[in-house]
Amino acid sequence: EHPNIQWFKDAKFGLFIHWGLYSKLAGTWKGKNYYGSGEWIMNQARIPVRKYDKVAATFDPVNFNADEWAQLAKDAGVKYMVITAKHHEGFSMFDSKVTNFDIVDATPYKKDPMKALSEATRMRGIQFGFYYSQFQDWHEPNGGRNTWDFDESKKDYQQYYRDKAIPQLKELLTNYGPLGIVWFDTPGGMTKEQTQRFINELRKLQPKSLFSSRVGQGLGDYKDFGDSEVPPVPIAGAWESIYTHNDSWGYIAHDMNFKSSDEIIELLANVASKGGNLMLNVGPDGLGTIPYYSVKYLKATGAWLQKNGES
Ligand code: JFZ
Repeated sequence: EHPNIQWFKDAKFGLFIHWGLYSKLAGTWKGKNYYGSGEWIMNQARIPVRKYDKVAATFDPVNFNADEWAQLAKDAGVKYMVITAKHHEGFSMFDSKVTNFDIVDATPYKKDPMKALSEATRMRGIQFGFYYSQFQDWHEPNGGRNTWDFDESKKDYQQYYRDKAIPQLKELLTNYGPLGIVWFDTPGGMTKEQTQRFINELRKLQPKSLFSSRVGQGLGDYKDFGDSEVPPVPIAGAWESIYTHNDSWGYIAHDMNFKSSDEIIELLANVASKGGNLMLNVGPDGLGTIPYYSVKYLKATGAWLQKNGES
């Protein structure tokens, strides 16, 4: 068991945030609407890398306000926040020296929102963490799963891990203060031994940070259930269920299927009764605004938790 697991076991409620270039596309490419997973639009629409690059040139989240986001998390009563530093699209939402395909170098915004957010969140006593897509990277010739630009059989995943994923994870574990969690996703291309070495190398930088189970090969410090899955019976040990507030993780303008605060509270109670945490996702838009209904229902959830002495 990880020596720093206790805060996570006690947390019950976390906030997940999917935010990237896909948030700007908002579920639409060339006049066609996509539904389900807004963060998968590059894959769904088979958008070539050189066209997707152009989205970055228009990404300018002027409404982003780290204090507002962190305060919303506080008001909602969550104990931890995990935000996408880099999703499968390959775009870095933080200042990275490893690539120019990042928010500071490739967008008119030119600032690092993760710096401000990590500080604002921690200041409020909330654990801060990064989601990092360690295998899938549709922007890189050697990254996982872009089959429309690159030939999968010619890929050298080890080169991608060596040249991008590991150096970027080191940046994240070095430049943003103590992280509660590094949330890995969809593993691939590594054996158990390689995964263990990968973990050990990162562990050195922040021994207290928890790594999610999707680091792969059964390693990782707590278990994540599949998306929108709650176990039917109580489960011992540290684990989390993940849900998104509407139907998509990344922002989709035409997805209004938000859960009410009553539904969120019911879900929280269900997960808590089985002994786990609920990490609920919101998808801010390309301007950096968290959807109106997410703000509204998260605040109402937090007010309920306050009133009922659960926060
Ligand atoms: C992954 C991502 O592909 C997706 O875009 C989103 O970030 C989500 C939170 O995680 O999708 C998954 C990964 C694993 C499972 C389901 C969806 N699973 O194990 O059931």
